[in-house]
Amino acid sequence: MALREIITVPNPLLKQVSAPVERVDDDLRALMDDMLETMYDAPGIGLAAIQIGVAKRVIVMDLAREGEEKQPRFFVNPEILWASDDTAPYEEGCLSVPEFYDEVERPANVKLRYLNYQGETVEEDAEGLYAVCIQHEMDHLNGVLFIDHLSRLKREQAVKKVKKARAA
Ligand code: QAP
Ligand code: CO
Repeated sequence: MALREIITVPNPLLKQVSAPVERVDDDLRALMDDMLETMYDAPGIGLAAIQIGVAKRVIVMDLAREGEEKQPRFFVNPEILWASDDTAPYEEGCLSVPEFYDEVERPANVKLRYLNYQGETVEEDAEGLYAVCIQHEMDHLNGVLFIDHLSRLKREQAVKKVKKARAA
């Protein structure tokens, strides 16, 4: 396992649409292991492969709270099969937009399908933080950041803040 560098805005890679994975093999599992280690190190609760510069449709997540047993989850080629009409706001952040947080409104419940670490097809309902996180991470697979859901002014403020912190 290895730590990878997390890229931040305005790196143009973050706008790239990631490609579907052809098969879940040991090479892909090695990538997922690196992603999980990188996410835990940050620390964060979700990470998409493009955030370490790899344009594949792969996500890792762990929503366990501090002190709880780890609950790593792996998503390959995830799809949203259904999204509720009712929405809920959540104060989001992103490892690629460090130190910036704002509220985003998304469907409160989604039904999803994906391949897991073993390459098995899984269908699942998500609600609460799980629903927020999977939608946030799936946006990354399509080159969309949570700040793209905000006003242009707020988005520009976010990028400015990250650039400034980086220069300091
Ligand atoms: C996406 O985000 C997410 O700015 C995952 O300085 C966020 O792990 C899903 C982080 C909210 C659902 C709700 C952000 C760490 C981590 C920062 C993260 C930072 C350090 C963000
Ligand atoms: Co993110």
